[in-house]
Amino acid sequence: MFRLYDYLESGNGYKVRLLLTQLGIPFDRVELDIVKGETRTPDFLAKNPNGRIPVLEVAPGEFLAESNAILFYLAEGTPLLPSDRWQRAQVLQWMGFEQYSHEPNIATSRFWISHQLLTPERRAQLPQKQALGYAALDVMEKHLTECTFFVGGRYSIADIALYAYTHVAHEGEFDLSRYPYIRAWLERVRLQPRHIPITHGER
Ligand SMILES: N[C@@H](CCC(=O)N[C@@H](CS)C(=O)NCC(=O)O)C(=O)O
Repeated sequence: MFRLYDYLESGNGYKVRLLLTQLGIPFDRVELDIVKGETRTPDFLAKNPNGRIPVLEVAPGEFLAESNAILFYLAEGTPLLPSDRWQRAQVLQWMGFEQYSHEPNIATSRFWISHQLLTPERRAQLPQKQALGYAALDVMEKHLTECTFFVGGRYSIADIALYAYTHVAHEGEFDLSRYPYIRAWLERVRLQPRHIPITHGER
């Protein structure tokens, strides 16, 4: 059985939990408290030298890190990852956008604010994070004016990757009221079969 090293409030962990659940794949979950440094122990660093969850143990002693790589691995051969070459590349394009332009701004703001970790230095960085986060949301909104889902007109792991931190962006003080297309897409994603909320840890 797959084992997921995870942290319940993590959107990156949620992506994997959500996909495993939607694919009906059973898994064990090991909760690690990232605020207490539980991903930085020698034991965990042996699993992921980068010291971050999520990590999926796909076979005894075989560990895969990086949420979007895990999504890609799990979704292979399922309707949630297109088989068409162009569409697969578009899935990767949106997952790259999520990791570079979206998550570092929206997820980081949410983490600092919701965990009350706003040091003076971080407070000074917040306006820049907000500006870049809104720029990412603008890109998504524009795309969604023409598409129901991010790639190929159907729900895929690109939607899962982008949903994870967009649907909780308000916890990072992002106001989604000015993004009607994003809000409609969030609802379409939420209504997919076997959807679970971010707070749901077990299958
Ligand atoms: N690019 C990675 C980011 C993973 C990440 O930032 N994980 C955070 C939780 S969301 C973490 O484990 N932080 C603990 C730490 O840095 O010590 C992914 O997509 O999986």
